[in-house]
Amino acid sequence: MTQTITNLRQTVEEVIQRTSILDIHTHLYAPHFGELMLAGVDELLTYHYLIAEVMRVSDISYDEFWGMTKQEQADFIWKKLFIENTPYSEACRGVITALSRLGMNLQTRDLNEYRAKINSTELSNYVDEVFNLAGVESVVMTNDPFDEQERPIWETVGNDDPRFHAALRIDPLLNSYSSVYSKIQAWGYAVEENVNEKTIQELQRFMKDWISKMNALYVAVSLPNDFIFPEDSLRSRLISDVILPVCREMNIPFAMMIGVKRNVNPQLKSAGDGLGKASIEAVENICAGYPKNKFMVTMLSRENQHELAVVARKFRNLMVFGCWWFLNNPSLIEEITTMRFELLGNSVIPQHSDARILDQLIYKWDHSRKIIAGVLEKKYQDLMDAGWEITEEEMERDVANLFRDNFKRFLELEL
Ligand code: RAT
Ligand code: ZN
Repeated sequence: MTQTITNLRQTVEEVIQRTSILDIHTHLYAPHFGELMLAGVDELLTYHYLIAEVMRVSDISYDEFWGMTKQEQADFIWKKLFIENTPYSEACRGVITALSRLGMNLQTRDLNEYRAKINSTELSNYVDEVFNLAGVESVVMTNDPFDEQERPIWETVGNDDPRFHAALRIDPLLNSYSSVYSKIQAWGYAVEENVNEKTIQELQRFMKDWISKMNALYVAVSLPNDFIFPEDSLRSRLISDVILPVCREMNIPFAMMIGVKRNVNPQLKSAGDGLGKASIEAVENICAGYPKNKFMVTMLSRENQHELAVVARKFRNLMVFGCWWFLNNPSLIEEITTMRFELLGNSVIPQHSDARILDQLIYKWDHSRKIIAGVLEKKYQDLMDAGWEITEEEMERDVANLFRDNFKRFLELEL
């Protein structure tokens, strides 16, 4: 046994601070994906979370807002949410944390000054700088073969940037097959709108080709709150006959992000999605019915969190991950992480960033690290009060599991 911990809070914080993170779900791209890689202050300010918020504090019409250039939108959001109001919502606070950690002088509140400073950094160095500040070793992208901007990159240079891993995202395939099958056809797969046996085989071939092309760590989809499985539907059939056999054969997880209600307010465009409580039976059925498949699941509604953790106690082929999107707020992260640690111990992936803009890695992880440290400290304190001494090495093991190794082990990647 190594030396006893004298200052628990400080030790936990230090361990959390120095453990680098594998961020398992982001919308970031390696720099060679060109315009898909978003960074900088104008992108930070026009994050869709902030667009939803600015509409609440101004009476600008949707058309007028969408008619502005990105820089004008950013100026508008800065003025309305940061100058005319106090920016304490989590998405606003995030911008402040990022600017502050990037060395901006927050006293001036001068957006043009921040813009000029941040824009003057060369992108590839900036990736390293931001990863470093955020304590992130690598991130998983969200890669969509149906995206016209993205597909050509995979068809030509691919990706060998070790800071960015791929995940094959298949929302269009599962949620709107009739609008994409002709594209798949045009790419050389003999698929038809009517999903017959031949189409199933060809869709499997399509999936395997793309998993290999991307070297995808997992296959992912976001699903609506009315998702049911199994059911008599095309989506259910595609999951059971295409996705699950392929994931089994390639030995990669199927990640389901359940509970989104797309386009609740279409005028908000990308900011217009909402959420709903989903059926936990879908998760139970799929984990029970396919024990040889691995599932990563996150759910969007707070109301689903406890039952999801209970399902994970029943099925070791289920890895619960992240406090997703509307749950990525301090009060909810604390509540959900505490509950998960109590039900699942160390066997969860407590958080992913969902960063869409490079600089967001800084604040998303700053904020989450602090909360996870607080929750862990309480759990360690309870054990110590009961007479169980914990060493710094044990803490390091636990935090490494939470931040990287649970994911790697679940995927059977090298630790
Ligand atoms: O959190 C978000 O940015 C959402 O818009 C979604 O991208 C969500 O995370 C998703 O992956 O569908
Ligand atoms: Zn996402």
